[in-house]
Amino acid sequence: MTIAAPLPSSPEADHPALTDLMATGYHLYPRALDPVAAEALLTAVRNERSFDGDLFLSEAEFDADPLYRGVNPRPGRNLLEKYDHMLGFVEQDPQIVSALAALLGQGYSLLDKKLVCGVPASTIPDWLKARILGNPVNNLGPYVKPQYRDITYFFGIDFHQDLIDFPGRASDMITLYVYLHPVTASDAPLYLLEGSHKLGATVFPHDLTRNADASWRYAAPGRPAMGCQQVMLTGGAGFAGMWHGCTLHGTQPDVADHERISLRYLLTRGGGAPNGLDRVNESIDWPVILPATREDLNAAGAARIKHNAVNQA
Ligand SMILES: O=C(O)CCC(=O)C(=O)O
Repeated sequence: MTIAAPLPSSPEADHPALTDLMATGYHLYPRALDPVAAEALLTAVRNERSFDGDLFLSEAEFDADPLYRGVNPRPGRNLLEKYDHMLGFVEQDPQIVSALAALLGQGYSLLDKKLVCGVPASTIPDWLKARILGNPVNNLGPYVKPQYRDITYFFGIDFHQDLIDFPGRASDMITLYVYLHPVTASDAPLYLLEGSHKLGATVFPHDLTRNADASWRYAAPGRPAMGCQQVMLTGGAGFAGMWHGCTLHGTQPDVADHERISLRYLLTRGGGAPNGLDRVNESIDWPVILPATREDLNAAGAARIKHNAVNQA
């Protein structure tokens, strides 16, 4: 699917999205996207869905048929499809359009777009909390009733690269993330590790040690360890940021008494000429592709380790 939007005639080599991505692995938009449109979408979603304990299977229902894969939104089971007509404030915003064109070239295309919910602790059943505590990836899809798997629900996710979902594929994608309401430190904000993309593609869970000053030592086999500053993304409705497929980022469990709802786009190049992302990748000294991206799951797809770094952020 190609996003239909007016594109600038030629990507600018010195576009801030490109220079930021190269230097830090992420770009934050200086101007919020239309907050009224963000609010309207949020209201529509909240009218549609109650983000309460009814989202979840009972322990007995889950144990009768544990299913860890295929529990995310997909075409035909994606609540955001219903609100496609309300997404112009993102997809036609001139600063988004020009950044994506500079990074991905004309006719960039969509790999995925969905609603992401940070579920507050108060909503999660006790039996489930006890099971998932300390897991690196708390995507709650396996525990959510099938009819509600049209949104991705998180109770935090450790620092990871979005390349994690693409073994064998070079990092040719950009994640665009938009807050639909104000997000403070207690609303499960995104944490990014600045410059972490420079170590290229590395296997999850990552070798991270927090320093006293909120920076991190990031290591990977055969590569010199680097220091990365952590950046917490708080902002108002319409706050938007994008990052490279190798940029480490994560969220802590939502400690507010309400859910955090965001938009997450994954976009890739539109074929043809080399583009800004190619230049970013060329500036990275290490491969941006891995045959296997993670070591945290067993054969069924369930967590086989207890490990979490982002909760120390
Ligand atoms: O929204 C969240 O809590 C985590 C989102 C994230 O890191 C991702 O989807 O890659």
